[in-house]
Amino acid sequence: MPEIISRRLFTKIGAGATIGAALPLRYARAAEFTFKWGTNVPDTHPLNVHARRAAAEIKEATNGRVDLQLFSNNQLGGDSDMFSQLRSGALECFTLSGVNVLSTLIPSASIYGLGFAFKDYPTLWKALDGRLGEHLRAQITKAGFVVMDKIWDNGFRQITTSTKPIAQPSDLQGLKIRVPVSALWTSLFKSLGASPTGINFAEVYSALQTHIVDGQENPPAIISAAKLFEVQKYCSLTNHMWDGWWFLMNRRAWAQMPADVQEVFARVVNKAAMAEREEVARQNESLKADLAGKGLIFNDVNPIPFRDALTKSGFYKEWRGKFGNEAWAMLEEFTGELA
Ligand code: X2X
Repeated sequence: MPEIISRRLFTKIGAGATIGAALPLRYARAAEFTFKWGTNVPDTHPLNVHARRAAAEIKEATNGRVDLQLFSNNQLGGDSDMFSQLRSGALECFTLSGVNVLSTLIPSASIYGLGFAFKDYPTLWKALDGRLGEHLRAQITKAGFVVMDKIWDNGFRQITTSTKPIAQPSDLQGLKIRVPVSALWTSLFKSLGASPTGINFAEVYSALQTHIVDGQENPPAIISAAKLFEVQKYCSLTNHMWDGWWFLMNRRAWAQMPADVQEVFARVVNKAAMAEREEVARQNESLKADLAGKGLIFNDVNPIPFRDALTKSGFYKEWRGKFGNEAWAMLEEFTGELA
C-alpha cells in the first residue's frame, strides 16, 4: 500500500473511533474489563500514587485486557455514597477502612481500630497479615465482597484542633471533633469526654473551616495531602488508633474476570499495598517537620492516661461485649491484654 493511502486509512479508522482514539496503540483491542476504583483521599496521597501504578501494571500484565480507572478524592461521592455504589455494582472497586462505614454493615470489621490497641507497626502487620486479618477478611467475604489480602496503610492517627493542644484526657472535654461515620469511633471519643460528629472525609475541610467542628483526627500524610493545616492550628501526637483501607471489590465485577486474570489482578494490587505501606510510614514521620514549617504546632502525648480513662469509662468492657470473646481473644493475642 502506498504510504499516503495507508496513512489516510489509519486516520480514517482512528477518527471513526472503531479502534478508539483514546486507546494506546500498543494494545490491539479495547479492554475487556473496565473497572472504576474510588478512593476518599486527595490525589497526591500515596494511596492514589500506588493505585495508579497498580492500574498501569495490571494493564501491562494483562495486555490491556483490564482497564482499572482511578477516581481519587471522593470524585464519585463521599464514603457512604461510594459504599452503596460498591454494593450495587455501580462502583467496582473501593478502598475502605474497616472502622469507617464498612462497620455500619459489618460491625466486627472495626475491631483493629479499638483505642490504643496497637502500639507499633510490627505488631500491627503481624496481626493483619496474620490470623486477625484472615478472620476479618472472612467476615467481609461472608458479607458479599471480594477483599484483597493486604490492607493498605493510612497510619496511626493524631488529633488536630483549631482551639488548643490535647495533652491529657481533660483537654478533650466537650471538644467538637469530627470522626468518620462509625459507632466505634463515636464511642471512643464520647468515652474520652469529647463531642464527636460523624462526617465523611469529603466534607472535613469545610466542616473545620466553618467551625461545625473544631478538631479532627488523621495521620500526617492526610493532614498534608488534604491541606488541613490551613484550617487547624495544633496537632497532638496521641497515636490513639491505627487505620488502613481494605481493597474491596464488587463480587459480580470480580467474577467477570477469568481465574488467570484475577490472579494477576490480586498479585499486583497486593504488591502495590506493600509499597504504599512503606511510603505512608515514611511520610507520616517525615511530614511532621514539614507541617510544623507550615505553622502546625505539635505536642507529644503520653497515651497512658487516655487508655486509663477509656478503661474507667467502661469502653473496653462495652466493646468486648459487642465483638465477642473469641474475636477479642484473637486481638489480644497480638496486642496483649487490653483491659
Ligand atoms: O475518613 C477519614 O478520616 C479517613 C480518610 O482517614 C478514613 O478513610 C478513615
